[in-house]
This record gives sequence, structure tokens and C-alpha cells, in this order.
Amino acid sequence: MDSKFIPLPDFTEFPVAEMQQRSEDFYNQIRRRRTVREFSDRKVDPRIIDECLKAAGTAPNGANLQPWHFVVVTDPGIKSQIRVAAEEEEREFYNHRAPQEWLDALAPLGTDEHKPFLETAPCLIGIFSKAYDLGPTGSRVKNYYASESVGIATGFLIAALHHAGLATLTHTPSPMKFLNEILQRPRHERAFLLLVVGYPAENAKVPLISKKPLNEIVSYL
Ligand code: IYR
Repeated sequence: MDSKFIPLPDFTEFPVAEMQQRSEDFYNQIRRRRTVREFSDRKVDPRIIDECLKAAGTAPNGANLQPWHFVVVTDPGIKSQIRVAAEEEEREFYNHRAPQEWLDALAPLGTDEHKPFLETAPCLIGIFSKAYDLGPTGSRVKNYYASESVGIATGFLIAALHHAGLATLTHTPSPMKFLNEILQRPRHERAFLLLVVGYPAENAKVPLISKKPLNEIVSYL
């Protein structure tokens, strides 16, 4: 295939003092992000969601094959179908499937099988990962690093939504196969994550938790 190259467009260099300031500012913005489990039913302007999805679609990914698909759900009927199916899986998870060690790790978060936010929140985004695409004749066209790529795009999406002033919850009912059916996605797409999006409930509470300091998560050579 012919490749075309152009001079790198739009790279902006800043003086070091400004870089220092910008990196601090970004940290101070992103550290305010909290996973929220109590949502308001206030509607979200769909243009904001689309803009954030455009940001997600710029994520670096394997061979630029962009192995993702996003389903934006605002229909109350579909949201309640998702809630019913997710709670069924979660009931199994919390009561039978999850080993005690996992339940112990989750205890500080106060999660359980009840997922009312799946109906309360105005918007759910089903995120799907494609290990391959289907060509025009139904032949498989392989994608590369699909999970990594979709994980990075999801990170971009969460950061964009937070930056826009919305709260999110990364929800991972397991298994998530039911999402293919409800969200009408083909079998070769794997449900990666369900992102709950909206405004926090007025008196939303979050667990008192902390992030590891740099010296616990980084080493330098
Ligand atoms: N999917 C379950 C359990 C759960 C698992 C992890 I790892 C979390 O960080 C939070 C929850 C649920 O959504 O409740």
C-alpha cells in the first residue's frame, strides 16, 4: 500500500516553565475525577457525548485499524433491559462466582448486585472491541492489539467526559455477552466495558480512598 507522509501538523512546544504549569494543571484536573455510583436523571446534551467520543476516536491504536465500536444508549427501555440482565449476572457474581478474596477487595467500595444507576443515569455507552473486522465478502481482517487500543480509547473517553464536566462509572458486569444482544452488535465484537455517564446525584457519596504515591508506582533507572 502507498503511504503518504506529511510534516507533523499542530505539535505545540511550550517553554519549560509553562510545561511544568500545564502538567500540574492537568494533574489537578484529572485527580478530581471520581467514579460515581449515584447518578442524577438529568439529561446530557448529546453533542457533548459525541464530542467526547471524537476524542476517544483519536486514541493511538494498533496499525490505526481503530478496533472499537461505541453504542450510546439513552432509550429508557434499553437501559432497563441492560439493568435487568446486568443485575442477573451480578447476583451470580456476588452470591456464587466471586471468590472471597475478590469480595474482600471490593468491600471498601460498597458495591453489590443492585445497579439502579443503569436506569437512572441518562446515558450508557457500550464499548466493544473488535479482534477482527469483516471485509465486504465476510472475510476476516485482523486487528492488532485490540484490547490495548480499546483500553486507551476508553481512557481518553473517560478523561474527555470528566473534562467536559460529567461523571462516569466504568461498569464491568461479567460476563458481558448479553450486551451484544441488547445493543445489536455482531458476535465478533467483544463487550469491553459499559460506561455510565451523567451528572452525579445531588447527595452522591464516594468511598474515602487514596491513590498510591509516585514512589510506589514508579521506578527510575
Ligand atoms: N462487576 C461487579 C464487581 C466489581 C468488580 C470490580 I474489579 C470493581 O472495581 C467494582 C465492581 C460490579 O460492577 O459490581
